[in-house]
This record gives sequence, C-alpha cells and structure tokens, in this order.
Amino acid sequence: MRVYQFRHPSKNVLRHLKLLTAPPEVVYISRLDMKKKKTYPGFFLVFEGGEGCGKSTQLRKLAQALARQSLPALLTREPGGTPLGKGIRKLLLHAKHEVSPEAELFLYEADRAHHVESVVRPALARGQVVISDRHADSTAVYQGMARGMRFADTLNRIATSGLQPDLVIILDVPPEVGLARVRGRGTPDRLEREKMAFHKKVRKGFLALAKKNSRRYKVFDGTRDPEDIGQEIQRLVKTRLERKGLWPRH
Ligand code: ATM
Repeated sequence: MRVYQFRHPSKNVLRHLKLLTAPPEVVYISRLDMKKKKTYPGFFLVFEGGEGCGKSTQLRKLAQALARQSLPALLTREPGGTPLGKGIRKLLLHAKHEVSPEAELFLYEADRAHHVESVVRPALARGQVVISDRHADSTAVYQGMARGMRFADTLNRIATSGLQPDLVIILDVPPEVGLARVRGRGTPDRLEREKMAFHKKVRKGFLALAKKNSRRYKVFDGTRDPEDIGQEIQRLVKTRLERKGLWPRH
C-alpha cells in the first residue's frame, strides 16, 4: 500500500517517532516530480486547447505525416484512452445527473492515473512517440483555474507520477469561435454547456501556462488555415524528434 504525504518529515519528527528514515511505503508528493522523470526513450506530445480549437484535425494530420516517415505514433486521449477511461468519459461528459466539482476532478485523475500507468509509460519505455489528445494541463486549467479547485496540481502529480510531456501544442481560439464550431456538431456535452465566462477562463489558463514555460508549450492560432498550422506543427515536431534522436528512423 502507498501512503501519500505532502512533505518529507523533518529529522526531529523522525527522532520523535523513533524512526531513522521515513517509512519506505510513503510517497512524498513534494518529491514526486523527480521520480522517473525524462528517463524514457520515447517522445510524449500532447495537444491541448478549448472547445472547437481543432485538436482532432491537427492530431490526425501529424499522425499521418509521421506515418509517412515510418514513425507510427500511438494516438490516445484523456479522458477515454483505456477501456476503464471510456466508461469514465461517458460518466463525465454525458451524465444526466449532477457531478460535483470534487467528483469531476477525481474522475479525470482516475482516468489519467490508469492511462499513464497502462498506456503512456509503457509506450514511452518502448521508445514510441505518444500523442495524446489532452492530458494533465486540461485538469490544471478546467478544474484548477476555471473551477477554482485548489488541489488540481497536487492530484495531477499523483496521477502522472511526475511524468511530464516533452511538448504541449496549444491550439488557441476565442471561445466564441470554438463554441460556434462545436454547436454545429450536435448536442453539446456537459462541459460545452458551461457559461462563456468559464470558457474564457479556460483560454486564459492555457495561455498563462504557455507563458510560464515557452520551451514545453507552443501556442498556435487555431483560427488560421488548418493546412498552414499543420505544416508548422510538423516542422516543430520534426526538430524536437531530431533532438531526441528519433528522426530520421534508423
Ligand atoms: P474533448 O472533447 O476535447 O475530448 O474533451 C472532453 C472534455 O473534458 C473537454 N470539455 N469539453 N467540452 C475538456 C474536459 N476536460 C477537463 O475538464 N479536464 C480534464 O482533465 C480533461 C482531460 C478534459
């Protein structure tokens, strides 16, 4: 059994408990991001953005371009990248009943924990390129920044066990534009039905993340011609894969 605790206990506390070192079954959240970080030979790429930003189109284009270079990528998504996740996705997006903000946060993290452990980490360990339609930054933004759930980042660190994407591509569109695109697709899901103010916070949240780390996050204007965006994304990804020795394929 693992026990999660925020900080490593001080020497005084350990002495008081008559322990020389901290019990091994305790996982310290403050240290989680050091665990296994960047030790995989694969490449983890994530697409993020608000509703109707064009993620699916760009993800497909990139996967096709990589396949042409004999570099097949593993395409996956959150929520819903595993059989368990598919059930969670249904609960989250199409529930007829109310979902409390806390339950919503835990369901996204449950999907993520299982997805990272059973799909993403094994593929990265095999040296594959993994492309995920959304990951932890969606929780940081939707549940953390837009809903105001203070523990979103902490729970993300538990669910991902410190795994961080090599590159996050954010497709940025004004919510008015994105929601108009989505409306044309049929019945809006639970999150698409949120107020405009919520969607504005989501957009602001993604841009704020990108500002903090300009190496990991790249923002593309999602209102531009999808062909042009696709070409730019392919160039960027090629450079990053070259740096990691994954392009060209040997
Ligand atoms: P997609 O439709 O892009 O797959 O995303 C599902 C929804 O789940 C999306 N909102 N809508 N509509 C964003 C939302 N979401 C979160 O709120 N938190 C998360 O952690 C993730 C992964 C998605």
